[in-house]
Amino acid sequence: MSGKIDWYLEFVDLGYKPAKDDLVCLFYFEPEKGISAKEAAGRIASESSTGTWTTLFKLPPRMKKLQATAFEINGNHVKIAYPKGLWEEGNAVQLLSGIAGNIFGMKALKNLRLIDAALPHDYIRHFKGPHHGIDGVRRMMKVAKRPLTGAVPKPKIGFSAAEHAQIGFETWMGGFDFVKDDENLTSLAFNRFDERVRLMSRLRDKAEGLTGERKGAFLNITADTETMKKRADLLHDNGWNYCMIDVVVAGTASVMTMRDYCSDLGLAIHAHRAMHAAFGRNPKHGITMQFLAKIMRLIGVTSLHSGTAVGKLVGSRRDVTAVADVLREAKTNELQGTLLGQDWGRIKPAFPVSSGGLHPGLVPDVVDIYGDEMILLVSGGIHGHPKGTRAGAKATMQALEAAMEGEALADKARRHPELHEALEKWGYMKTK
Ligand code: CAP
Ligand code: MG
Repeated sequence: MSGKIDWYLEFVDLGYKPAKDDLVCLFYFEPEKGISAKEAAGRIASESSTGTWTTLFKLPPRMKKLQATAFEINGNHVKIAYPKGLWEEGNAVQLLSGIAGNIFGMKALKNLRLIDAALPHDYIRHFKGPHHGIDGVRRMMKVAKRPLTGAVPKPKIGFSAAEHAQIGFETWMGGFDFVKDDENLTSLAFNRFDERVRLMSRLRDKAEGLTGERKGAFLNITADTETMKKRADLLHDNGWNYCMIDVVVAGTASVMTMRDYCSDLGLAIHAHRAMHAAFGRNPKHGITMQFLAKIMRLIGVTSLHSGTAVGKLVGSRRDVTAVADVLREAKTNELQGTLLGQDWGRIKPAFPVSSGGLHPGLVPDVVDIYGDEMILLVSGGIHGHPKGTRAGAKATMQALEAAMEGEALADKARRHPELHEALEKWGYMKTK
């Protein structure tokens, strides 16, 4: 063999200062044996931008300007800058094909994790973000300050539309704002979407009449995009202002289409993240939840599941806080090895959603982590209340009130039998 085989090191320049409109990514990486950190960094930059595995016979001069540059290597972390010309305006799917694509399969790397991407103003300005945002939802639901609350009928799936709507009614009557479909409930033989919408609409009107409060729902429209459009139409025609999509399994392309479609109908999108843990759970490989949250806010969901830290599903307090910051803040500062600085410009904030294994005894912990600006979903933890769903929802609202006022749950429970019974059953246990 003669001549140079590859040109990976041309994608590394430790003296490079990113331009204002460069998109910068932070990766965790572990090279395979025999590969230096510098070569590994060059390979990541190359495969995610303009490179290939070998030197080429001819390169038009433009290529140099389009290639990515690994400019900071710090132990197992590398920062890579991408020139703006690499990315199509307003196409988040194309961005993922680059910075979250082939690179995860490279043999030269043992592990690779996309931690965060700092999106420059010039990139963000081609996206609309959430249609409603946090303030829009608060206005819509007429709830000014406290966390919004919701529950999924449990067991997850199997109720008829009529049973489902009745449980929803009990949930609303207990003081909750939203009734949510589970991620695997769409339109099934025993519970068709149309029928569920019809019955839920009737009972929503009844609950609103009886309570004088606004009542909403996250009805799951997940399907192929054309079917989702029809389901969104039906929600709009029945006076709903929210829909739900399983955004990871549905895919960014369909979420982008649905964002536009739903905003024409005045519908906010509630995003369930089922499947995220397949690529987010391993701390050394895959894609972080906070990066997923960033993409979802960018393409316009209004609320996104973000974990509990104390409930049944994975996610530490630090993870959960990072995701909440990405969704809610107008600007985030760099946090060494964890987050990159981000200025969201005119993109609205989205609600983080705390869900999974919660019950009234855990509400103060969740409020301590998230503060008021969240949607709190307590499902098994209301339907499993010894006096049933309505009492469970009441107990949760009492726990929320106590947490916001800084009162101990045990004290509050002395005056509120629903909370008292919830604490008798579950205490303050952290679920698994
Ligand atoms: C919660 C939930 C949600 C999870 C998803 C469930 O129910 O509806 O799907 O919260 O996880 O089916 O488990 P429970 P995450 O309150 O009864 O646990 O929110 O972390 O994405
Ligand atoms: Mg669920």
